[in-house]
Amino acid sequence: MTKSLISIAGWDPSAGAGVLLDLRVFERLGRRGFGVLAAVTAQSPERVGGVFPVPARAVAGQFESLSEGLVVGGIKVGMLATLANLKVVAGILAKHARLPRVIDPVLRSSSGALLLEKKAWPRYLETVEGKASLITPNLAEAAALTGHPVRNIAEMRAAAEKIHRRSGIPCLVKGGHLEGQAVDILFDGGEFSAFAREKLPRNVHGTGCYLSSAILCYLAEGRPLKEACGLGIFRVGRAIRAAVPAGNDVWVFDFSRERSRVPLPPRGPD
Ligand code: PXL
Repeated sequence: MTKSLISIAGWDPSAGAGVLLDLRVFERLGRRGFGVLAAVTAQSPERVGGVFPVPARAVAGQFESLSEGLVVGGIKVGMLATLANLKVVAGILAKHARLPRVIDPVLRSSSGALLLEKKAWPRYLETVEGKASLITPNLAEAAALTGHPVRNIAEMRAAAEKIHRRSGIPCLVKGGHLEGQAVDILFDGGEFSAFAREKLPRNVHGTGCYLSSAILCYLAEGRPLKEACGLGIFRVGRAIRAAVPAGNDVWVFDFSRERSRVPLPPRGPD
């Protein structure tokens, strides 16, 4: 049976990010996707107008009922909104230690709205310690999680190492917002890898959600971490090239335009 992937994340009604986007990515990469909602947002592609957390017991209840009927093949975590949700989700991740689990530590939207309450920020890494296969902060999130600015590749390496040391989780620091280049840095606990990609002058909403979901798909195929990150980064680059403008300098993914021109390597075993 096809392995099912579960996204525990937020609701963006414009489908540019969150659960709606994650499910599209899962299906695009050949997986059945399911969603556990941790927060509702009110937003347009340009601006978050409100954040409405889902109660922690509703998050736990959704996951419990859903997983009763599924062969779960992996879990992705995105926007959680509250410390209570972070704690419940950490418990879920701990119970599924054999599965690939990718955490996108969403703290703020690009427009600045709080997507996780501030009191949870300093507790994030200790709460998820040892409970995932990968954590994928962007530059601002890496800075918030470590307490140090992250503006260049040297600082990205230091942040990845520090986040790994404090969480026990391999860390991919995303450099899409670096000046003049786009390089992502992975620290797996032993070695560093750098993934350079084309930097397009576009601010595409939801790239973090897309990337963490794609990497989870490749991990669920049994690919090693570094290869899964490389493939995920490649896929998101192609999706960014197929993105469309949505007003006010913001672009969004358009799955109908994202055609498979470059053949992918053969799939590994399920
Ligand atoms: O891209 C971060 C993000 C994640 N999840 C949801 C969001 C956003 C950004 O707005 O709305 C639901």
